[in-house]
Amino acid sequence: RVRVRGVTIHRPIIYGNVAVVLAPEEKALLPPNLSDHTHRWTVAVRSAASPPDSNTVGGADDLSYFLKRVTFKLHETYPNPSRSIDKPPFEVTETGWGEFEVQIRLNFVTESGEKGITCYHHIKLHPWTLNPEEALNPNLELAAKLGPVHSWQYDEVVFNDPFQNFLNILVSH
Ligand code: SLL
Repeated sequence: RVRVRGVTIHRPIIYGNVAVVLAPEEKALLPPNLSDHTHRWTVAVRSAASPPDSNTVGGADDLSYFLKRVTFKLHETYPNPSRSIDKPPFEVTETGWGEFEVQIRLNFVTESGEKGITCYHHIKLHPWTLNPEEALNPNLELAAKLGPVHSWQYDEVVFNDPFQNFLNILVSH
């Protein structure tokens, strides 16, 4: 196991969420204990190398050649809040009523010899607005008309002095 000294290699990622207001017919299908839920959201880690014709946020390319597992730690109001995803898509979809901060733990493939990194994302449900009234009092009817709310962050995973075999894996993708 030899490290290649002086080499730094970056992999662009995005992480974040999209949220939509639940339609009345979807709300009606929720079990009674979840009847206070207002939104459906997806939190995800994706490649930032997006194909130009993509309608989704982030690339379709598979990050599993360097990502072994992504663990999303949800708010403790969720059952089994620690959700580990071992294959793409690295995402969790849930319904809920409130915004909160999710801890996102990235674990790399064994060949990397790396410990993993943690990032944080605030699950955004309500539309971006500069109107303080609206910010305090989200209007679900208006939000439903405005469409999906997106909140994404760009980042780069940086590997310094990678092991030779891991470097081979990275560059062959
Ligand atoms: C707030 N600090 O008070 C935040 C907490 C919690 C979000 C938001 C539902 C979980 C369940 C849910 O949306 N939790 O299924 O009970 O706004």
